[in-house]
Amino acid sequence: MRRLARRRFPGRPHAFAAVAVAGVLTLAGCGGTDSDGPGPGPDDEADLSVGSAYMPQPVSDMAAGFLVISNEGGAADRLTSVSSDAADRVTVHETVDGSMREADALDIPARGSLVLESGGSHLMFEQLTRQPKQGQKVSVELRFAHSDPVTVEIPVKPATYTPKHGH
Ligand SMILES: [Cu+2]
Repeated sequence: MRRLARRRFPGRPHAFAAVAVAGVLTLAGCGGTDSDGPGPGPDDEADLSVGSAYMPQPVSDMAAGFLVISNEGGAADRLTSVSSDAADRVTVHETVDGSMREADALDIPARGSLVLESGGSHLMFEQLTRQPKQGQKVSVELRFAHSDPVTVEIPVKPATYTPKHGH
């Protein structure tokens, strides 16, 4: 027990563990939410959870972020804005016909998911205030049209995760 306690990272936010668990559940295809227990969410509102988040270690003063927002609820929502401790400006980009553009908002369908992935929609971190390194985490606040904001600790991965479309 003492050894376990000593090996813990004192500064590691609890939220990171929750994100990691959500990611595993998403990959297993069963979604999952901590807030309402097992089973489908409410019919009349969105019920969001975030998983599979990562940021390729940036090689310039911009960075991309990827994650999956799952909605167990019966109502759609929209991702409307994003902020981070690592950049002065974070926008949501979508990729249309191979080129990317800024989106005002991205839809999160009822009982579905919004997938931000390499080559598709993604978070765009501009004017980085620090250079995130592999093994670190970047804190991001996601804001929605209806649901409460969600804070995610995004792990920084090797630069080789850099999306093919690049910027
Ligand atoms: Cu972009």
